[in-house]
Amino acid sequence: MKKHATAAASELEQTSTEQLKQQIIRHLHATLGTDVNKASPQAWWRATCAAVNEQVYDGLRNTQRTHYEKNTRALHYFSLEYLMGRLFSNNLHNLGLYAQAKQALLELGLNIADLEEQEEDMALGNGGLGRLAACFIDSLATLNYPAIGYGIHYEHGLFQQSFQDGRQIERPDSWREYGNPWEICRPESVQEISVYGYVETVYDLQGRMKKVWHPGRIIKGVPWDIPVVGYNGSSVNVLRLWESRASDFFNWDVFNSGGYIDAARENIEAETISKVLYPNDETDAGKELRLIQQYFFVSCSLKDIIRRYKRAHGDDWSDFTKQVVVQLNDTHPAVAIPELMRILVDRAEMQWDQAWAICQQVFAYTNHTLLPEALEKWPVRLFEKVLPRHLEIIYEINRRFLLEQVDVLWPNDNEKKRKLSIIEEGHEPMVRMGHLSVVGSFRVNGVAEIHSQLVKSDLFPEMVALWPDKFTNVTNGVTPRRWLKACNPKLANLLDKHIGSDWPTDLKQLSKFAAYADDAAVQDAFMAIKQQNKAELASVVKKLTHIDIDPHAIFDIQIKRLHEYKRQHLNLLHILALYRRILQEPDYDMVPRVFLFGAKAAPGYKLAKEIIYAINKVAEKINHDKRVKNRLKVVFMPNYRVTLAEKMIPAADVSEQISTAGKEASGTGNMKLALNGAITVGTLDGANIEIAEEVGSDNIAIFGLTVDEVKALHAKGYNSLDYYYANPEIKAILDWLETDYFTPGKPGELSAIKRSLLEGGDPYLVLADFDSYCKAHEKIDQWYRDKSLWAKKAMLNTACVGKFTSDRSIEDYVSRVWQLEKCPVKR
Ligand code: CJB
Repeated sequence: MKKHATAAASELEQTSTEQLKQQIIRHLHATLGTDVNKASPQAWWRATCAAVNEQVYDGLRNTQRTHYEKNTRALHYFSLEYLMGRLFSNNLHNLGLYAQAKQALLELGLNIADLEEQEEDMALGNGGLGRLAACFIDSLATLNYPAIGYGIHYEHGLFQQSFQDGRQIERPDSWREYGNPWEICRPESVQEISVYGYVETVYDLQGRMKKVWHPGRIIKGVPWDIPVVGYNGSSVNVLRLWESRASDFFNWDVFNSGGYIDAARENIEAETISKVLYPNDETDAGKELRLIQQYFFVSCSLKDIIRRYKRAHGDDWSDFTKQVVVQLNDTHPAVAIPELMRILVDRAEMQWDQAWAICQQVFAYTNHTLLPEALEKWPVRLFEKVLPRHLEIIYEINRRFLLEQVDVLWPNDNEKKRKLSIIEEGHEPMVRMGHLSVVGSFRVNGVAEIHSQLVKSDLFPEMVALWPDKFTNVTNGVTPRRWLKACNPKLANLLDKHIGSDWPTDLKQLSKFAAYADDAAVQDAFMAIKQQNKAELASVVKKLTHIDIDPHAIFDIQIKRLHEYKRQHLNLLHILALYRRILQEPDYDMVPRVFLFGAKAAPGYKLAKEIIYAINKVAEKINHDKRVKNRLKVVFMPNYRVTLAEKMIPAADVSEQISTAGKEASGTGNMKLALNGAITVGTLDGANIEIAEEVGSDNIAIFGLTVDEVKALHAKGYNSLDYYYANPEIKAILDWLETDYFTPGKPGELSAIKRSLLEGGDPYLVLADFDSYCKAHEKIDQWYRDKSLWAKKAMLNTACVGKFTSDRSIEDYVSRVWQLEKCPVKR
């Protein structure tokens, strides 16, 4: 019986492999207009995408029909960033077609891995926040929740990075120069939005006052839909991204009045809005164009939501808050709050109180950072110019908030009003988007336990006093489909073999793998896979950087945006300490280590770029120094992005998560690396704390000051010079950076780091944590010497991090915030 079933299954597979082959060839002919004998790898890739899309679109139609029929409540995720990476292998895996496609392509004489390399990363985001959004939409589709992601269809995503003599060079990213096979343009759902102009106060026949906004410019929003395929044939949701164009209506006027050239200029200005992603991570760009980007996409998205709602409910708004919930991914889309008020009050002519009640039931806000430079504020002046009516609405929201909430709890307390006001007073008055988001939302969450605590205690304590139940936590997560099954197939197979194949959608199943942590044979298999992954990464490193690295060394990896608070320079100081010890003690005994970095610096962030330069210069010196005898290698991988992460993470032995405690809201790279069996060297910050709780203190190397100790040290008065003079190793290393040792003939080229740590006061306490960091690395060195001990720890990391699936995060959002119901879709 069983034999029969297996035979039938394999017959089915064969047929569908054959069918897939036929489909690919058909698309090569009919969609690409070429033939097997002359098709380029790019054409083969596109033909395969088109074949895959036949199934994607079936799922999309089924899902949309089901959602329409059931008319269910849906989540609308508003995010300025989606860091999707490649979709080819992801879609194949989620459709359960990867093996067949691999076989079909093989039979056509093609290697699937080569085709995968044809795809540009869809890098419409900067870092953690954008990648989280991508993981969340994967989980939402997998879990069958009705949801749509809204964002901007940037023509240029995050810049491409290369190094010239060690310095970062940025080039534009053109991910869709020749079109992108995963997106569908939907001209039937175009929206028009307004900006600039002035507001007129008018009175109707009954003497009622009305505000009329006369916009200065109309812009067209064209939606592009990217289908998001859930795992195992569940729902296919949509990511809807808006592209800006000049409004035909507006342009026509200019054109007709003889302004052909002016019309062309208008076009260019309108198209500028979705032209490029701002490359700043955790800094507020504060530019007019950025505010327009934010408004453009939230206005298009709200109008899209309302259009869909009205199709079923006409002008009856009574079900709106039952049907619609909007999640604000940080404050970037917070202008949605006054925009919805404007639509309800000015357009739908609703009373203020009723409109405000709707708003407060629709929006929820996720805070992703406590860094002051990332907390968005807009000059009132700029708001008035770009969105004059919205500024009036914000003033009114604020007036009522201060009167009806603040003054009730703290009567006549001007200090409280000053602190809580959505408008910050001062020489240049500012709109505080964080305050607006808290006041206008029914739920506010941080992204890891400690971070959510700090949001309450340090950022919004008075708001907590006003609305204690508004605040909650949802710890971040990552999709195990992309970040284990697809990127680390060998480990995925080993897990399938020992714990069954349910773990991709039920990650807690991984805990069963803990039972094998002492099993010598499984340890060997696990470490053999790590070894193969390391060898594969070594060849990628060779190809990209021409550096030879030994796959038997410890692969110690720090991959994330470059930022002082993430402390790549602490890692660098430790590398310099090891190098110096080797030079001073030629037989210095250490397990060979390869330090790998991947990071982009915001183009305007000087010190971050100096840190990249310093790491590259130190790397050059160390990698060529014979005295090192291969105990140390340092590699800075160029153009770090999702695709590179997928190659580095499966090969990591050590995961560097070394932010100053209290600064990293959560981190998600920490989760991906632990999932793939890397051991964390980390501070008690963000989700590291929860990872430590899950894996146990024996399986993680924690170091450094805690959040409370950081606060105490700052309160006492931190003087980095104390550490410089007290610790001869720190002094020697920092002084070394000032010489021309690493930059022959150019002394002082690397002195920016020393200056920031000494004259700049070392705001992120690098020197305070240095000793403890070195000790954590000594522990790693000791652990690694015992192969079985290391294997056990690494396996327990994989086994114990089931909590950090984005499926769990989504279920937390559903129960704590969104209150959605699953809407299964028949295949
Ligand atoms: N984060 O990537 C960003 N950009 C920001 O502007 C603010 C925060 C990151 O968000 C991630 C997802 O929540 C967090 O894991 C990470 O700690 C935070 O820095």
